[in-house]
Amino acid sequence: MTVEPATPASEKVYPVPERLLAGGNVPKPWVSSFDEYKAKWEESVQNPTKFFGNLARELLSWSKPFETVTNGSFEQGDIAWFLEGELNVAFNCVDRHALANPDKIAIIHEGDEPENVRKITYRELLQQVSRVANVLKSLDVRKGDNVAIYMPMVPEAVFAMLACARIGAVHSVVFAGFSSDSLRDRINDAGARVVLTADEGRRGGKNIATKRIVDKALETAPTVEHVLVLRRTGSDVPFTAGRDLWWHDEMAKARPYCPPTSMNAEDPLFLLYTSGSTGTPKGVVHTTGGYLLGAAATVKYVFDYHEGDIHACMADVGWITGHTYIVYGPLALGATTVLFESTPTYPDPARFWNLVEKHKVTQFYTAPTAIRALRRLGDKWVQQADLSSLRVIGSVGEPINPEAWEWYNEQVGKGQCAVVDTYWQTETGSIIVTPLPGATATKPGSATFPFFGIQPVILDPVTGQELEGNDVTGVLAIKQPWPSMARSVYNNHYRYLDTYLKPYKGHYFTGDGATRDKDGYIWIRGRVDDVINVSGHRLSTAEIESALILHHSVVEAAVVGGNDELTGQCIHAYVTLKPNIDDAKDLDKELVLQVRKVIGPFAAPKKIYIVNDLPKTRSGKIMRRILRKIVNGEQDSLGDISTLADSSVVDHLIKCVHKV
Ligand code: 6R9
Repeated sequence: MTVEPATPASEKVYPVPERLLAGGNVPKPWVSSFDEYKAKWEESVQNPTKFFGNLARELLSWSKPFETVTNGSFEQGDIAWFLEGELNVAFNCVDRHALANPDKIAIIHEGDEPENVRKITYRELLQQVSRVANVLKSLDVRKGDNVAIYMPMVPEAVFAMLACARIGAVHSVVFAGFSSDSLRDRINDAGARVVLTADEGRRGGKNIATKRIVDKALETAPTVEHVLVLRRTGSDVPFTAGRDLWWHDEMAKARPYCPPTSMNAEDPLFLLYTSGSTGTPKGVVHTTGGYLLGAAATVKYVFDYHEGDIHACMADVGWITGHTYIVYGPLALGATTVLFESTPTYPDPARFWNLVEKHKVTQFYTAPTAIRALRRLGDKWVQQADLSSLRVIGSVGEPINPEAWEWYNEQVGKGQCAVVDTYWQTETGSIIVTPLPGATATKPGSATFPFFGIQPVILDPVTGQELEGNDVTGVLAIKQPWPSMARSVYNNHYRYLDTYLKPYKGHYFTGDGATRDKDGYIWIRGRVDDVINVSGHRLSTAEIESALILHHSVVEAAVVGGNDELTGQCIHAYVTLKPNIDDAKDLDKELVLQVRKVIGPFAAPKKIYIVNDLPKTRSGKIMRRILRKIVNGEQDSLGDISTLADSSVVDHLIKCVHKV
């Protein structure tokens, strides 16, 4: 494992925009100086019991108070927070706001067509969530059962998640861009008995065959008894009598109130599958109390949420960012959250900015890949909209390059907004390294400083020794547990220990490399394991390789990440073929299709190289470092290749990739 040496890309420092502290028509930030942040952070790590005990009482409603704030350790892997406490997540995200403020808008759904806007009040949300909860109960879903959700970005997807939470069922949302094979594997791993889906999805003016994908997946998913189908587009879709039920039929029968089930703070809230270093995705387990606290606390402090704000996170609910920053965090605070069904460029590249103007969005959150794509399309699109409602603009999913950061700050934030480059992971549950709007001077490209409760350390990748002080580069680890961290991998706690807690004893290992610069700012340098990040989507090289090998012509495959101006990284695949495959014509297209089919369209390789051999050590290990350097044009600095079994393969590979 290597981490490239430190070369922070920008030395510019941007102070907190004056507008945020001037006390004009914007609210005073919750934390309004760096000293205040530091004092709070110190307290949070030195006395987590007091800090998080108070915060959990302030931000959440408990049906039974907790006595112990935190217990367990990284050594034992038995982390638990708020142990005796009981609460219900749906009660926290819906009921308490519906009771106090029934007419407040909870969800603004901006449909695929910009004119299709649907607003849902907290009163209505409570009724809808209750109804779905009662439908689930009628299908015999009980506390602790796993429910799969494979839905487009419509309010019903949120109702479904909250309905599970209401009755103590554990949802597993599968991103609707995943293929039927991926969906099937996730359903089977979780043993889900019920799947919630829609006839079709709609995105960027196109229909997506959601139900057909589900049907295909269910051919080999024996645990599924029922499929609840939402009518989204009204197209004709196959229907399996007995198994499939129409959403509207069942909802019409269901009573619009369902009492929330009191859950222990450590009961699981959801599973979310994510890619790791090996071929099979892991079902990351998040629990009720700690996760919700992390979600709520970061919306409050990182997005500086104040009553009346309109919070717009552009992610999909199929990813952790959607879970935490569309659904659970904003709704826990009683906010108005925007659910966006479309794409940044449909019908034109002004879509995001028109959305901000139309709904008077105050917090806007997207990924660097979208920022880069929109920047490339020119400033006229962003300049035509009134963006003056914005206060905080965020970035997540991958490192943001300084050029994109500067553009976001100038063109979108007009130099008047806090830009928060937020670093976190599916496993961390909520943001862990980030600026705070009123407190942190930012450097473009740096996620800056730890959030409350997070003690990041930089370790020597080989010895595991902590690299103290500033100006150090290594792997990023966390020294003590925090409330919203994942507690396990579903049905595979050993894998949880192995992946996160064993690599560096006494620490949580993030899998990312990082630098702490001379001023103590943290710069995330990307994954140090076999995970690649394409447009903020996390993909396992092993998973793509397994998909390629399923093709009858392929013997071996090796996948590496190439640098890509737009998507951050992109997928390059080297494959060797079986002997006697004469007709390799169009094989690359077939292989791309193969990956789309097995994983999903977003995992499609950008380049496929058909090669005679792969660079292997004498023990047969593929040296990916060499493959990576070749695709990135660094063939002149391949480093030590003396351990290769046959070093002549390198010239052949360079010829294949660079056609020289
Ligand atoms: C929330 C999310 C996690 C991986 C993570 C890292 C990368 C996320 C980042 C970032 C640099 C940031 N990542 N945010 N890298 N700067 N602000 O994206 O979760 O899909 O699990 O991906 O994404 O490599 O390890 P997830």
